[in-house]
Amino acid sequence: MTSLSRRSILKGAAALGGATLLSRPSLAYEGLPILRAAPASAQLASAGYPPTPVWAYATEAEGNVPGPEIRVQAGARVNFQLANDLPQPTSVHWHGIRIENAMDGAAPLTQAPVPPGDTFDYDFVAPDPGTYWYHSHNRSTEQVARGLAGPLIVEDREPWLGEPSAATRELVLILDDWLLDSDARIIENRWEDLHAASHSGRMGNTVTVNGAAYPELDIQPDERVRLRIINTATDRIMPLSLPHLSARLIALDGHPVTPREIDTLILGPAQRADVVIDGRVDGEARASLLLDPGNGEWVEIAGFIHSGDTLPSRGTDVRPLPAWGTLPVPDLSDPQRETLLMEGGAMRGMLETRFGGETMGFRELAANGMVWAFNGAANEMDKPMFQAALGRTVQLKMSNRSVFPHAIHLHGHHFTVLSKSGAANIEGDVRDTVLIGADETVEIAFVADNPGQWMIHCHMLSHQKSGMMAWFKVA
Ligand SMILES: [Cu+2]
Repeated sequence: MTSLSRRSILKGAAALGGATLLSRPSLAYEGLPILRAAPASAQLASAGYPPTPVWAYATEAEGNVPGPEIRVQAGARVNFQLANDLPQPTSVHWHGIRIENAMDGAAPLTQAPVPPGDTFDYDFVAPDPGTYWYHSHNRSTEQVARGLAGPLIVEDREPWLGEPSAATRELVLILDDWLLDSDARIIENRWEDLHAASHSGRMGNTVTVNGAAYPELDIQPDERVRLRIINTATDRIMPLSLPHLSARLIALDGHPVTPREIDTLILGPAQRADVVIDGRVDGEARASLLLDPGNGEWVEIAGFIHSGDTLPSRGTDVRPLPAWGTLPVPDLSDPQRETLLMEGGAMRGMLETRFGGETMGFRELAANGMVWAFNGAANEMDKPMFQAALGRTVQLKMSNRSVFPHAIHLHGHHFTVLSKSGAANIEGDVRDTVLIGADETVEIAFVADNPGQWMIHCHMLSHQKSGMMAWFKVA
């Protein structure tokens, strides 16, 4: 599609839908580059379907999904003025960045949500290399589902691409899950769906890779490519597979791991994986990225088309990524022990639970939109779940007493997985979001080295909204 026809489609969408918003004069600003959040249009579904009205980020021209790639050197500043051209207040969270608290974007804990027509200056250091993303953190069940997410890439500290047994090229793959109607419009009347919230969350029916259904990506025979895979879905856990491409995992949530072969890879919402693949040399013209939508049947969500010259083999070994060198090591000799008990959801429910300063039963909680609890409280935001002294190691035991998995995310910190629980979590991995299966317990440890008020929540955004949200304080 040419840029001209793209623009005329966008104009058409503006005339139909968000005309008032899109035609508003640009917000005045000086200095910082703009990151605009505004209604836009994107060709999510296959050719033949109309474009989908979305909400999108843009640094120039019209927004698209995913949002523009932000790429910086490790230790460099990221700075943008968020300009809110949405019909709702919003904020931007920089997921996985060990950021200063005031820049974390976790409305309303670390900042007030930015009203429509207003701006907010984000200016922070990105200390650790890796694959990250940014997304709305206000009314996020709706705003992320409408498209407000984009990649944030922090470059390796030392050269890796092009080095012996490393990849020669990288490809960012933003995976998303959309709930669309037959005209490819986002189904908008289910943001408050408590049935979905009490199960696996608001599941979509269209999975996109870089904003397109079933894209075809070029790869040369024997070419070694670093995939930076990001699950930006609001609720969908994505079991992934890259058969016949010799997939090796080299980083999780931005943090390097010793390269390991993988048959399948499970990415919960907000999790990332860096994977090295080698193009095929056996004459097959096509390979696939497969996803298990939940029924055990692998479906193709993107194709890798082999074309061009065969590249010289880089051997079978994969060069590890340069170490971070920036993360303090937890002191497990005398940690501060904390627990997180997850209860609620369909088929288990929860007992008396605190909400809004009162103790309520199941029906009253549901009437308030709450179906989940952390440590006997639903979305308790008036006081911290725990407090840690600056520099203290916290060992957090997280037990899931529900029949659904949860993707627990800590803001401002990365943590070491101490105990393996199920196939998704490997002891010793360093992450910022961890999947905890039904009736599983995972222990993690981290050094509370970042002062401030930090959210801890399920990154299944339907679960976060309906009870699985809290915060801890480091001071
Ligand atoms: Cu959850």
